[in-house]
Amino acid sequence: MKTVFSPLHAGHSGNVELIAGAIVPAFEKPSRAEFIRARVESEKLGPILSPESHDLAAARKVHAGDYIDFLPTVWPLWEASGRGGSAIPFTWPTRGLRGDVRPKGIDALLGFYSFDGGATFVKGTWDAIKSSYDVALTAAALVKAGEPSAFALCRPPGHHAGAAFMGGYCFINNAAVAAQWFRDHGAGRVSILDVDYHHGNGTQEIFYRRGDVQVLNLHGDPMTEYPFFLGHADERGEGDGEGFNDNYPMPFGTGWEVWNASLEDACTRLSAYAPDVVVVSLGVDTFEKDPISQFKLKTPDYPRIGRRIARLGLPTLFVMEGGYAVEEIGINAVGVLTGFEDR
Ligand code: 6XA
Ligand code: ZN
Repeated sequence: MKTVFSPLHAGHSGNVELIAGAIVPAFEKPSRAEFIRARVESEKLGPILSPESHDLAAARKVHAGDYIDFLPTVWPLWEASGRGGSAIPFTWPTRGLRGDVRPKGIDALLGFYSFDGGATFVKGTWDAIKSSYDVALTAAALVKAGEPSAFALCRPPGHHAGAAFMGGYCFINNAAVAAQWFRDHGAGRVSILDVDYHHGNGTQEIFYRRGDVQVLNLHGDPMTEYPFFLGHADERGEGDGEGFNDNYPMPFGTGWEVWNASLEDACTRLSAYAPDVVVVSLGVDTFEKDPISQFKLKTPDYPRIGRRIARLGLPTLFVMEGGYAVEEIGINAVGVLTGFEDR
C-alpha cells in the first residue's frame, strides 16, 4: 500500500489546549505523524510519496467559501494584533446568540468559525492544514488510478471540521474532501467509515442531507464523551440523506467484542449500500492506553479491523484522524493497514 505524507505537518507544533481545567500542550502533536511514518517504513508497508499541490477548489465543495478563505488569514491577523502563542477562540455563537452575522476582528472570527477551542493556530498551522489536504487528495487520486488502497497520513486530522467550522484539532475535513473528490471523479456512491474513538460530527454534518455519500460512525457515546452534541443513534440523515447516516455510540470501557459487533453491523450496511469506494476515517484513539479516550481495544485488534474492511472488497482510502498514545500509534495504525493487506 502506498502512503502519502508531507513533512509540513511539523510546523503545526507547540499548540496548547484547554482540557480538564488546565491549559496544557496539545495531545495532537507532530510526533504522532512521525511515529506512524517510521512504522510504515519499518513494516515495509510500501513507498512513501510526497503530495501534489492542489488548489482549494475541492475544499470549497464541502466547506463554505468564506470559511476556507478565513483559514490562511488566521495567523497573519493574530500576529498583526500583537499576539504570539496559540490563536484560540473563546466566544461562540451558541443558542440565543446571532450565528448569522459575521463579526469583525480575529477573536470574533475565530469564535464564529469554531465549535470549541480545540483547533488552535501557530505560525505553521495553515501550511500544515494545506499539506494535510494535499495528502488526502493525492492519496485519493492513487485509488482512482487503480490502486486497491492508499494511506493518507494526514495531520492535522479532519473529521470534526464541518462545512463552516473548525474544532477538535480539525480544520479542513480531509475525509469529506476525498469523498466529494471521488464523487466528482466518477464514483456514483461513496461510503465513509469512521472508526475514530470520537464521533465525526463534521463529516456527519457535511453529508447529512445527501444520499450519495453514506456516513457510518463508531464512537464513544456523546452523552458522556466529546464532542457531546452530536453522534446519537437516532441521527439517521434527513431528506435525500435519510437512512444514509448511521451512528454506533458505545459506553466507556467498550472492548473488542462490543466494538466489533458495531463494526460488523456497519460493514453489513456498507455492503448493502454498495458504494464504488470506501473512505476510512482511521483513528486509533480506541486503544486501551489512549490518554484522552475510554475504549479498551488492544494492539492485536487493529489488524482485525483492517481484515474486516478488506473483506468489503472495495477500493479503500485510509485517512488518518486521531490517536494519542504516541508510543503505540504507529504500531496500531499500521496494524490496520497490514491487516487490510492480510499480512
Ligand atoms: C477535546 C478532545 C478532542 C478529541 C479530538 C479527536 N479537546 N477527535 O481525537 O477524533
Ligand atoms: Zn478521536
